[in-house]
Amino acid sequence: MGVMEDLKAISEEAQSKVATADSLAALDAVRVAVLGKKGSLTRILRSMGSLSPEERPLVGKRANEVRSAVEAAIDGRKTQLADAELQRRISADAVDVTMPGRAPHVGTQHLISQIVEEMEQVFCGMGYDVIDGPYVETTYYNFDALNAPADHPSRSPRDTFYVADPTHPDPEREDRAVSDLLLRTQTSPVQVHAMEAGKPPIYMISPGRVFRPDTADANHLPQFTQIEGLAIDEGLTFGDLKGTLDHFTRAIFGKDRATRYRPHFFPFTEPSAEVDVSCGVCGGEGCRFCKGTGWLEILGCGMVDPNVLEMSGIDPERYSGFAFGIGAERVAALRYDLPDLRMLMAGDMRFLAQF
Ligand code: 2NM
Repeated sequence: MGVMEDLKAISEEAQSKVATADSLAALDAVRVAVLGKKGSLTRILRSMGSLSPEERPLVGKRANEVRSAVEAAIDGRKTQLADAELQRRISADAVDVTMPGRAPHVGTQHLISQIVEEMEQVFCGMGYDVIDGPYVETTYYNFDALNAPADHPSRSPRDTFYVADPTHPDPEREDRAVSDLLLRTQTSPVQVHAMEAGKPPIYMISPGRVFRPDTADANHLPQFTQIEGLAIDEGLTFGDLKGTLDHFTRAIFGKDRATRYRPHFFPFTEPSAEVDVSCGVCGGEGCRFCKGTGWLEILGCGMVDPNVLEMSGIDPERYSGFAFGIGAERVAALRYDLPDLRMLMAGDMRFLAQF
C-alpha cells in the first residue's frame, strides 16, 4: 500500500473516531494516536526521507491537509461536546416559573376579635362611636365614679387585681401595696372618661379586655373581653334601651330570636335588667342547652343612675341615658356551643382555624 493510501486511511479512521468520541479524554486520545510523538501521522512525516524527490512534496502537502482536517474535526467535536454539556446543565438546573408556588399559611382573625368587630358594626350602624381606654385604671374611674359603695365586695383584692404603685407606698402594710391603681374589671371607666370629656349627646361603645382574679375553668377566664355601651341624650327612656338592645340581639343571634328583660341590680344603673335571648336550640321550649328554661342570659343593662351622670359633670335634670355590658366570650360560647372558655385562650390552631 502506498503512503497516500496510508494517509487516506489515517484520515478516515481519525474522522470516524472523532465523530463518535463522547468526552474530551476520548478526543485527546485520538489526537495523541494521530498527531502525537508516536502518532500515525507523525510516523509518516518522519519517514518522508525515504521517499523520492517527486513524491515528497505531494505527500508532505497531503499530510499537512490530513493534520489540519483532524485538528479541525477535533476542535469541532470539542465545541459540540461543550454545547451538549451546557444544554444538559441548563435543563437540569432549570426553574419552572410556571409551577404553582408553595401556598403561604394564611391566618384568620381570632374568634373573639371577629365577634367584637361584628358588634362594633351593629352599633356603628346606629351611629355609635367606638372608644377604647387603658387597662390600668384608678379606683375612682373603675368604682367610685360608677356609684360603687366604698365597701362594695367587688373592690376587694379577691375580685380586683391591684397594681403595686411605687409612688404611693401603703404606710400600713409593707408586704403588699394597697394601691389606687388596678386592672379594670369592666370597660365602664372608658365611658366615665367620655362623659367627663364631652357633652351629650354621647353614643359610644367601649370594647376591650377586662381582668378579674378568677381561676380559669370551663366558665371563667381571668381576662375576658367586654363590650359596654353608653347612650346619653335628652329624653332617652327604657324604651330606647329596649329598642336598641333588641336590634343588637337580633343582629347578633338572628331575627327570629326573642328577648326577655329581668329586673336586676347594678350600682351604676337604676332601673337595671338582665337580658335573656330565647334558646336557639329548642326555640324556647326548654332543652339541655338552656337547662330547661328556654332562655340564655346574654347581657346586663339599665338606665344610668343620676349620681353617675352628676359625678361626671352631666346634668341629670336635662339628660338621661342607658348603658349595657356584654361579654364577647359568652357570646362565642352560646353561638358555637363551646364546652370550655379556655379553648379561646389556648391557641390551638385545630380549634381556631374553624372560625
Ligand atoms: C353593665 C350592665 C349595666 C354600664 C354602666 C356604665 C356607665 F358608665 F354608664 F355607668 N357603663 N356600663 C353597665 C350597665 C354595664 O355590664 C354588665
